Amino acid sequence: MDKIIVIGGGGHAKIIINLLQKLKKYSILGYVDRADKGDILGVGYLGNDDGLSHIKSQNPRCHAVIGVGQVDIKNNRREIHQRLVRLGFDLPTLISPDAIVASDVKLGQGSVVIEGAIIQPGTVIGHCAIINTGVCIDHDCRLGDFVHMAPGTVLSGGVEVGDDVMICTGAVVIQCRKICSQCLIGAGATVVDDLTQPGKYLGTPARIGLHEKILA
Ligand code: JB3
Repeated sequence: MDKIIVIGGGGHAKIIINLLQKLKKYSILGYVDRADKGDILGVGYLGNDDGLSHIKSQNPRCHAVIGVGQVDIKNNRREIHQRLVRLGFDLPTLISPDAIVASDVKLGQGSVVIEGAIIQPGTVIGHCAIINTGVCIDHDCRLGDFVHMAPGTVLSGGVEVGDDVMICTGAVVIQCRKICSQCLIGAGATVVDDLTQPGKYLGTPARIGLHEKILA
């Protein structure tokens, strides 16, 4: 069984470790974080990122998964991805056995699909996406890279989402709408228009947010 390490030791990492343990496809070597967060579902701490090259040299076929989540447009997931690719780690696509994903759905490397998510036929998703708990993505959607669909979010058919978009808990997007890169859709918002300007959108109908603090 190939080995895998988890980058990050917080709440999202716990979700990823749980998914990996269900998949039974990889042996989890441990997690890497800036500090020891103790045992996570029986998985131990391996040290910080400075030790990644040593881990790779000792385990040439070891894979990696980004276990650091995303709650805003600004986050360090891209940096982590570049670091891992530079070191030669492969980032597999991980789909929970308790998710429902149509057979023709395309997912980029490093993307993860968590329990209860449903992804319908014709949908294409870029790399390092988080399709979180209970998300519904309907037919023929197009999602870019580093998109986070937070728990309970819904995309109707034919929705297009650019890179680095954060769709916060419970937000919904009606059919065929386009959301440009670098948008954050606030928790519970309803997108009924095309969003062509990067920014934070709140409310129903979703409008550019005047205040900075958004509940993810
Ligand atoms: O809302 C849901 C369902 N999940 C949220 C998720 C998407 O984002 C969750 O509730 C949190 O809001 C967030 O999860 P995350 O990223 O696990 O948050 P936190 O508990 O703060 O843990 C992040 C961990 O990643 C911390 O322990 C950081 O030290 C670590 N970290 C951050 N940057 C890093 C790096 N670890 C490594 N190895 N390398 C990094 O560059």
